[in-house]
Amino acid sequence: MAISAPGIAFNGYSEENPQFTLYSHHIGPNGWKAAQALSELGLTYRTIFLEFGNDQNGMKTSEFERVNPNGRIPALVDHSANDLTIWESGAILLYLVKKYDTTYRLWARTLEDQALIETWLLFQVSGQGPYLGQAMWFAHYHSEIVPSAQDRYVGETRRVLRVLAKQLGREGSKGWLVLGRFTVADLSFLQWYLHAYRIGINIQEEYPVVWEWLQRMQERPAVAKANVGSVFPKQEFYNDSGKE
Ligand SMILES: N[C@@H](CCC(=O)N[C@@H](CS)C(=O)NCC(=O)O)C(=O)O
Repeated sequence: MAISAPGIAFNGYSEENPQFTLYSHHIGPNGWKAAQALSELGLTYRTIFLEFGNDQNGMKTSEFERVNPNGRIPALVDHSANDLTIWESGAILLYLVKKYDTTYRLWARTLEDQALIETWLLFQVSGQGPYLGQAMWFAHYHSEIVPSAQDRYVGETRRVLRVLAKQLGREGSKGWLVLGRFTVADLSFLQWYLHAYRIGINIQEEYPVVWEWLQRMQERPAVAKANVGSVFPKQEFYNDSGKE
């Protein structure tokens, strides 16, 4: 069945012959961000799930590094644009909304409103993602326990959460980061926070305004559809051996 979002002309692509190829990982939050944006915009895609490391299906292979020289997911190939390949999740989200969100479902018409969206989107890719990613690394994957590093990154994750809680709770926000409505900036934060339990943060209890925001996003049909297949590891005892 061909998918066509409002305002997007049918372009000959279908679920069977999708317009995009997304390289992703079953757990890694950054790939799911791209899937959610594609789904919200009604764009068709197939997902190739890679593994961490340099095994046959890994991200650190010369084959995949021809797609993304940084050897990480996500990477997105647009088959309708001569297989244009974009990597870095923020660049992917911006490419999708600038080119395909012609009715401004996640994006905005004016340059000023776009700048507000970009402000929070860049805060996600430079602040929330890296801090949470490092907190996760030191909690579960690092070869030794380094409490000062764990404290630093969990502390920074909490600081970012406080900034967001204040922004979401301000008068007139309607529960969204900017423009009083859901945009791609909100969406960009969702998936990393769904993994916050893995670093010992209970968003529901500690940052309820953030929790409600996450719930509203997860309940969106396009987001729920995109997230089918995403994996959430069981809660490990935080800070035990430093390894899973
Ligand atoms: N800044 C990049 C970060 C990408 C990233 O770190 N992706 C993780 C998965 S969420 C990954 O591929 N990790 C594998 C590795 O570090 O080798 C983005 O936003 O796309």
